[in-house]
Amino acid sequence: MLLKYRGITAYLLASVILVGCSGSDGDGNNENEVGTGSNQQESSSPENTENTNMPPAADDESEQNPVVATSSDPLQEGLIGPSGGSGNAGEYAQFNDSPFANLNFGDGYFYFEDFEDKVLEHPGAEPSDGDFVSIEFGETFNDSVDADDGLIDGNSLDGESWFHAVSTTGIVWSFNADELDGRLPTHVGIVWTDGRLETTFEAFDSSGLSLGTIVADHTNASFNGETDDDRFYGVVHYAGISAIKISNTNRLNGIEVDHLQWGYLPIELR
Ligand SMILES: [Ca+2]
Ligand SMILES: [Ca+2]
Ligand SMILES: [Ca+2]
Ligand SMILES: [Ca+2]
Repeated sequence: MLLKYRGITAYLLASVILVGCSGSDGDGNNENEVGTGSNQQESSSPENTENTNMPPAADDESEQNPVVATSSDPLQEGLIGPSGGSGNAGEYAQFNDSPFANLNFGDGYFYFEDFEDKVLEHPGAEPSDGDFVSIEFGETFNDSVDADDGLIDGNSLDGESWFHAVSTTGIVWSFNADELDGRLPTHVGIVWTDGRLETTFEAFDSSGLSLGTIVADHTNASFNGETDDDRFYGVVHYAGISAIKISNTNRLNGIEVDHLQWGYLPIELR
């Protein structure tokens, strides 16, 4: 969060001001409260640990004034979602819709997986089940995040995602601190893109104890790559997140997810 002050009093006023963006109460009605993104046609895809959220340059009118920048986490600890974004029907449609998109992870780390290259190349995250949808299910019914095929148009059949046939068992993504410099992620997110009936999202602390669940139903009962039902679920927990689980109540239709993201926010940036 950038704060701008004029004159020498800046040093007196430059206390950190946090603007809280509330997490979800799980009722599915808080879409767009967090992570509102632009309507750009291309998604930003931070496929590495580089900080993609550098403070913007000062504009013409303020360039002579001191700029005091803080990078404090505007999110609160807890579960987030289901949240939408910049899609044609208000859905999560690109990385900029992530509540984590504007965070500066500094000397921590942030990894993002959109599954498009059919390679899980980033460290520290492992699925319990499933495979790339094109491998596990075939090329027919891919349901990726909308922008991953290069166009925000309400359809994502040409994108790639992660699919598991048994949606009631769901998919657990576990995080391995040994592969992450000994630091479990403090922020984890995933986007549900397809399935049927209720979705349950659950997160677990470093001891494997549940941090809570969100249950919501935003499915559209169609499996032809429509993106209007795509929603972000996430969790912020500074003591470390060991796993997340996402599942659906309808067993037969499988479950599909995309845009897995995990990061560690250093203490000084919280
Ligand atoms: Ca994708
Ligand atoms: Ca990849
Ligand atoms: Ca698309
Ligand atoms: Ca969808």
